[in-house]
Amino acid sequence: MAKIEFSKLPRFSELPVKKGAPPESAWGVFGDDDELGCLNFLTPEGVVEAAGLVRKGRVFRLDTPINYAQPPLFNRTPAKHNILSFKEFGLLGHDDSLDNYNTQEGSQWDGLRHVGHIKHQAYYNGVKDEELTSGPQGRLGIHKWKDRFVGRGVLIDLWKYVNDQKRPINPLTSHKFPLSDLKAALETQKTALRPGSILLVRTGWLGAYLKASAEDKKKMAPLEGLKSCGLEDSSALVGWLWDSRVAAIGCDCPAVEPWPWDFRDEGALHYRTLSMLGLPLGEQFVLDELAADCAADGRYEFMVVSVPMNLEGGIASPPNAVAIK
Ligand code: UVW
Repeated sequence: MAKIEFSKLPRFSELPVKKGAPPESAWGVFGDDDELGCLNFLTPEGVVEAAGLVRKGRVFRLDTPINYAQPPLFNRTPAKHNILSFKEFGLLGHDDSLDNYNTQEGSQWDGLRHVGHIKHQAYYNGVKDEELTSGPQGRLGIHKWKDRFVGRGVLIDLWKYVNDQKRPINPLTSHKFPLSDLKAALETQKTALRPGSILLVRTGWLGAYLKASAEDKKKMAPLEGLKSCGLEDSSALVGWLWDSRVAAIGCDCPAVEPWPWDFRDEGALHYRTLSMLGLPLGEQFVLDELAADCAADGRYEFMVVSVPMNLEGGIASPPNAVAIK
């Protein structure tokens, strides 16, 4: 792994560095063949530093249970869990299989194959759609992240911040949290973003979804039935993330940006992050228990260990993640 010199990396205002690359893209910053994007900000030194944040031995699972959403959002298929007996072989025991498992049915990292830029018709680093199937095997696949997703985690508790400010919002609407709220919440928490942080943001969406009735959950499952809060989809927001050397951003809402977002809008956050910067997006993360602990001890930083599926050419993955304090 080449050593990253954070101070030598371009600022957002200096992007792009590669001739002909789209404005505000990080294409070429880590090399023309790079497939890790902002995960390059996670370094061996950062892993060692993150381990130093483990002080009391509390572990917080960040994934939803499989099939938590009934039915899954965006009309994704529910998984069917089969338990198979070994009885016929004379053995007391089982194995199991999952039919129809969609890697985005619950908590997930969106990988760099998930969404390409609508105008430039390209994925991160200029990779074309046809290269995903005909180029070097598994280009931009989720398996490239199999041993890279470990580092310092930081939680921004936006939900607590707006409620403490007596500015409650309804997470089950398309409320857009401005960058100013993210910065102000961080300041209130007395936490700083250091290069190589995995940023987690609690918006309150998952808590509100879990409280909804079975009937309302059914209405929220189709694309056209869902409404969700999320983060502002601006150049300023992604510029702040890039200049802070944020390695990935995970939220408890379904799309990081508000849902619905307009697939024709080239300024959508999915394009600005996944396709332009190679910045992983995490969705439907479980953050409430972690947030309660951070509020109790005043420490909003911890170690994050996430082990995406080792699925060659995979599009996305459950994070298989824990935060450790
Ligand atoms: C889309 O935005 C289409 O999907 P997701 O929110 O799961 O990334």
